[in-house]
Amino acid sequence: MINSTAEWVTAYIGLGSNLANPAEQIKFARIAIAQIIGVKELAFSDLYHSPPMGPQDQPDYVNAVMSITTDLPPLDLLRSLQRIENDQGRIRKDQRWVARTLDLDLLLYGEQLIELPDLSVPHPGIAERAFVLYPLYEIAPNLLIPGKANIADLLVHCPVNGLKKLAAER
Ligand code: ROI
Repeated sequence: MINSTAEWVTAYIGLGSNLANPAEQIKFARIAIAQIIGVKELAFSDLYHSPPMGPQDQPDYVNAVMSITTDLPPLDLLRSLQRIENDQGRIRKDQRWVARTLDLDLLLYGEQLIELPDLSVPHPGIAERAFVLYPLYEIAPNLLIPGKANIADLLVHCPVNGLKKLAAER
């Protein structure tokens, strides 16, 4: 159905990859996200290199954060992101926190607090993850994270944890 009254909302997506040429996975995902109908890119952070959080027996990650404006409802946006993950060869394992070709997390959707079986927004790990907070701060230094705090306050309490910008990798 065409819903011409839908509002455009600013949303933030966290991108991560640690398999099959991670930097290329992230760049390709950026293009795929911008091509979703009802999505427009607003900003894209630098690419960051980060040691794995969780099990250490997996390769380092490349991470980035993207802001978009969208008229898709949150679950439709989530499904579109999952389709991109699957198209880029992600194999879903029963185990949590294992290596992946592409992970797209819906971090924030406007000011909304969402608690559904498939979707928690803001993303529950947002405040503790350097690989999310630092790129997010880069593109949205004044962001207020609903239910939590402003990004600058979260950042000062979040150790860098080995996160580094990838040199000239955009
Ligand atoms: N660790 C890092 N550094 N970056 C990620 O994107 C990432 N994603 C994950 C887990 C396994 C929690 N660790 C991560 O899903």
